[in-house]
Amino acid sequence: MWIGVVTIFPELFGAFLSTSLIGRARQSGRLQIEVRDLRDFTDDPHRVVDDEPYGGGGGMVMTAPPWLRAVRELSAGRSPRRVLLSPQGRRLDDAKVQELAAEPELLLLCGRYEGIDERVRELVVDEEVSIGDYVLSGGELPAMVLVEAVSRCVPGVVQQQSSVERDSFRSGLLDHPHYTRPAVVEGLAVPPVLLSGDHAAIERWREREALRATATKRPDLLAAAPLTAEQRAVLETCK
Ligand code: 4GX
Repeated sequence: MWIGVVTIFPELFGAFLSTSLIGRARQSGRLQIEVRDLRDFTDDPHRVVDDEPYGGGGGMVMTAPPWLRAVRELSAGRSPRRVLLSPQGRRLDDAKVQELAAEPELLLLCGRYEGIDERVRELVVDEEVSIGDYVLSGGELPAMVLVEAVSRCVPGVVQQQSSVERDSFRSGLLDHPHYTRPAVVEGLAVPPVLLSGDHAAIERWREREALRATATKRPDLLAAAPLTAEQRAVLETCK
């Protein structure tokens, strides 16, 4: 998969893209990520990419020409889906992540200041995506969130594909609790079934705890989850 990113702060992406899972996926060629500085697409000798808003009011707006040039140059010879990270976008969820991961090419536009001249959205943006209802200073962190979530869905990026299938949300349920050594932490013991060696019993416990966690922490998810009759019965015993 190819992902292009346009930003005035390309250096923010350095460690993120070289570390861990994404670093390995890039080295293996499963993921190609091209981060470009918006300022490289301006003719202005001072590399200015913002200006005062028409109509007045405070703040600065990113000008259209460098964005149009950046998007068109990065789209040459490809047809990436062009995503603007913005609080006005549709909220990112697992369904959207999987939809975007099915694209061979994505181009992510990271705005700053009050935003980008509206004509950029009209001319070269396919969709706006938000990572949540809170205000950030730029689209860079949202772009990283999107890259990380989407990368996990690209075949071969997560070594243990079973862990992607087990991921919360794919089942519609939250994960069950996890324990590791030591067996006792400040008087709190590991649930004995996990030490029993009885794999069927462990599976039943995990399923029950996943249902319980979802019911107590995210009842909204549970309402939407397609539960089997057996899962509904187990859930009854959790109450
Ligand atoms: N989920 N921000 C973007 C500047 C901006 C505004 C409008 C383009 C259009 C955010 C979020 C977010 C703050 C990133 C404003 N760029 N983006 N920035 N929450 O709050 O995605």
